Amino acid sequence: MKLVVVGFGQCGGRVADEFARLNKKAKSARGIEIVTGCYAVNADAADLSGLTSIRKDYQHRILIGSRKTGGHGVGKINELGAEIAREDGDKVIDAIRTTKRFFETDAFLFIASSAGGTGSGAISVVTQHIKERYADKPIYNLIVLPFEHEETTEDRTVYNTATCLKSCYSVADAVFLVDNQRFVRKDSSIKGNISKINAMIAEPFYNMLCAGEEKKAKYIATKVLDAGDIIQTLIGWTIIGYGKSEIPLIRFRRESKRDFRAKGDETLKAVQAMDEAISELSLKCNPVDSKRALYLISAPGKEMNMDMVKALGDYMKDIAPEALIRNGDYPRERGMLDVTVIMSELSDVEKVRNYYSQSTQLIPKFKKRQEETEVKLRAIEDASKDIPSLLS
Ligand SMILES: Nc1nc2c(ncn2[C@@H]2O[C@H](COP(=O)(O)OP(=O)(O)OP(=O)(O)O)[C@@H](O)[C@H]2O)c(=O)[nH]1
Ligand SMILES: [Mg+2]
Repeated sequence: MKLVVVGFGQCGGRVADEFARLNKKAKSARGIEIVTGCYAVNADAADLSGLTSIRKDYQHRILIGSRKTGGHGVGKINELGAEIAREDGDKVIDAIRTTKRFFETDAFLFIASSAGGTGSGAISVVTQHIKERYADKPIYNLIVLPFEHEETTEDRTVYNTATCLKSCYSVADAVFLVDNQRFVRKDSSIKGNISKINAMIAEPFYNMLCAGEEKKAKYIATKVLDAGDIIQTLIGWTIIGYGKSEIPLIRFRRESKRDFRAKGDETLKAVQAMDEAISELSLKCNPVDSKRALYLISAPGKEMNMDMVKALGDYMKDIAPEALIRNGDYPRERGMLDVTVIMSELSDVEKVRNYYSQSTQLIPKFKKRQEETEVKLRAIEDASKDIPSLLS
């Protein structure tokens, strides 16, 4: 599957940069292309220059709203992010139109954090523009949710997240939810290591995008997971997970793959990798709420067998009984077996529901704060009314 990837704001730009890196890796290691064009959009010029893999020209690193923000961002006000995206959205569309093999692109993936200003405000606005122009290609949003400490220290974080999620859900074909906090719990050594988190956000997409693009016979699966399967799976609230198990490169003779124990081991490894993928989903959710799901197993061709695929299918059916499940195998990895899982068309996501109800409670609080400020300002102005001014 081939994507046009666009990152909005600081977080979106950096995660998009990871996709550009994955595409380079796919080209050099596998001779295939998974990203036809990769762009970063920001109101902050410094953020744009910090990227590494996205091409450096102004048509790939797109500065918006410089008239209003002077190139310094919108400082967490996502209404302003949305406004500059409405004014400068054409810049993004013009850039996307120059994508070299645009006609081969299967879908768009737009990425942003929900808590900031620029990305959170701009992503849904540009998604809507694209949707109107390219009705034949699906468009997906990937939204990075804030760390817990950001939610507790700043009300705006929660409010921005709620308005961003509501807007994205109403225009995008599917919304991938990724919780920053999940990565902190996963591995405490990466706490504060944002670039490691970004790599972990993009990693699950690598094999999933490559699988359908393989041309060499020996890497083509028994059951290929192609763009059609992925597009059919992705609808509404969506969560992705990834897990892996190492496989020794050299086997002892005694452990030849014909050995029943070795075969059992392989299946066990696959189940372990799926266990990890499910327990490390990008956001805590209840798989029972999923109406469409997908899994892909990638391993060295010799290590893959039908029992394994069946065991994973049974596992998925157990945890997501109402879901229509699609699957694929990808005989490509070396020394590793990995499983990518997607749970889509979720009918409920507790975390999203909480953002909405918290924000609804915040609105009167914001209003009250605003009114109090106005009263105070009026009072101080009144107090100054008998003071002469130096201005004419
Ligand atoms: N995973 C991840 N999260 C990030 C990254 N950069 C920022 N964030 C998170 O994104 C939120 C802040 O949004 P930014 O993307 O920095 O904001 P912006 O879109 O540039 O908007 P401005 O407010 O105008 O700067 C916070 O929740 C951060 O924790 C990143 O590179 N990776
Ligand atoms: Mg910024």
